[in-house]
Amino acid sequence: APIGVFDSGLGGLTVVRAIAEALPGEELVYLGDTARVPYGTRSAHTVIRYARGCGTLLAKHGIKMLVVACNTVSAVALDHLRVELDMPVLGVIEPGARAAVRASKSGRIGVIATAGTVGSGAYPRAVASFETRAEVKQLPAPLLVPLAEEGWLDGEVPTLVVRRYLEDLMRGDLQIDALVLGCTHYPLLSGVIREEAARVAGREIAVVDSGVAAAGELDETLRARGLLREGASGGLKLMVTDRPGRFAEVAARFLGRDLDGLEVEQVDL
Ligand code: DGN
Repeated sequence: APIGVFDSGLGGLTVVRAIAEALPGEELVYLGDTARVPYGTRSAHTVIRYARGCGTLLAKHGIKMLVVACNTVSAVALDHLRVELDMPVLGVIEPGARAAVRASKSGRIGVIATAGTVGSGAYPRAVASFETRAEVKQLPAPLLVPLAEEGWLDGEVPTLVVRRYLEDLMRGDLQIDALVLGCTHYPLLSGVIREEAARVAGREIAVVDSGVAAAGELDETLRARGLLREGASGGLKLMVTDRPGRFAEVAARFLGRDLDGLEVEQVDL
């Protein structure tokens, strides 16, 4: 059976990429709710309603496990999905928080994410559940989303935007030594983020990609439950809720490869 992955849009393809790298034998079915993106600015109530729709549709595809690639959804809707769906449900926040706790020596952890994710307090809560002495400093970094979608991944503009955010994040006396990329889009900018974080802090900062961390935990969960598919070559099916449009270009950027031969279906929720 395949693994279902969904996101508010196409950004979750960065998580698909991480899963495909960690678990090349798995079949993946991806749903991007492109008709209703972004979720990051919506109320928890609305995000929960949308997430239920996405989870239910993927469950109809006979998936063995659901991965919620979207940080905003993971922040507010995971418990609802776990109650409703009869399968393991993995989000990106707990894995990201756990990886950050491991990566940090000082226990001072920075998080950049959408306003919705920051406002939910989900990262600080998850970090505290793993390490009560850790301190988390968060900042919404919404401008990184359109930069990633437009493919402005290096050079002057993203560098200045990232620098400005990181200066705000690190202002004051809190000396973070790990930084969580708490939004599906941010891994595309990880080069600039890593450089600017080191520049602003004056030393190396461990940059944690929640999607990569989630792929690692997915591997563990599948192994523990005897659900891992090995020896086969995996596949990917894409579903979106809006007309494809510039889909191929943007999707390829997040996925890190061309979409050649990939099936893309438009579905209604
Ligand atoms: N996928 C969203 C997230 O990870 O929070 C980012 C995109 C959005 O809804 N703005």
